[in-house]
Amino acid sequence: MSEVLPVTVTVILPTRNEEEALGPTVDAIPRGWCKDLEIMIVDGNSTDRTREIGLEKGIRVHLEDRKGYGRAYRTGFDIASNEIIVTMDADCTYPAEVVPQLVKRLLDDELDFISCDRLSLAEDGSMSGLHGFGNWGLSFTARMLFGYGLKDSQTGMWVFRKSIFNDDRMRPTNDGMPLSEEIKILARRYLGKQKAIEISVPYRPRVGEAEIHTWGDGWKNFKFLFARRLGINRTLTPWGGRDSNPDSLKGDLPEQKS
Ligand SMILES: Nc1nc2c(ncn2[C@@H]2O[C@H](COP(=O)(O)OP(=O)(O)OP(=O)(O)O)[C@@H](O)[C@H]2O)c(=O)[nH]1
Ligand SMILES: [Mg+2]
Repeated sequence: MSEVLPVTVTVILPTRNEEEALGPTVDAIPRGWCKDLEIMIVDGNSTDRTREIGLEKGIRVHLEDRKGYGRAYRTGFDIASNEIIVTMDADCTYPAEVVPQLVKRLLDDELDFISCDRLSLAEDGSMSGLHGFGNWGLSFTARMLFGYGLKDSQTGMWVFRKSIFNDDRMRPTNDGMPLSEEIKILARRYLGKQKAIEISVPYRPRVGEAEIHTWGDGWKNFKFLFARRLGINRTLTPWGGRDSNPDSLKGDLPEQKS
């Protein structure tokens, strides 16, 4: 894209031991297509070289030692510096090359939230039969319970305006994998079908080992859908980052001290 979009964008990547895939994931993100692009990992206390690689790549590294995929995002969403937020896994599965087009679409169509469906265009080997079935089952259950009609309730790629969180009701509550389905449910409910849409994108095989526990995470996602529907979901930790979390912008990461 030759045009420079008149917005600032933060790409948030949650990481937990992604030393193999983080470099290529960051390299795949196009540059120079918006006013300011912040790329940030929210790292869950990786024990490998993930944070070092982040620093080598010149991106922002934030350390959030409270466990969980959802926890990482509940911190990242709050501390992101820019107006538009893009999320992806740091495992080379999502198509970073389409990020500028997705942001352009958000602006052109005056949308608030885009959820990127992986199930329609998934490449061979990107999802095991069991994961595919699980994803379908969870999306089906979410549709039945909430009636929001999203094809892929579990995708981890979203493009949205940070301002959606000015409405407290839009702030997801779950610190684990269920945050992914939760944010879409909230988007459809509070932003509406016109402003929160789904677009199909390619999905590729993972680089590096997964942390996901197929049955355990699947079951938690399933239980969460019912809890959220009944309004009995619990919030264990507060919204937002902590000032005490080390951040490369402050220069107080362990890797920056040595
Ligand atoms: N900060 C943080 N990141 C996490 C945590 N758990 C997972 N992640 C990251 O969150 C992203 C999603 O986790 P994945 O293991 O890819 O989960 P998944 O996409 O459902 O599983 P795969 O299909 O195997 O990729 C990855 O970039 C992980 O490194 C955590 O506890 N803390
Ligand atoms: Mg993944």
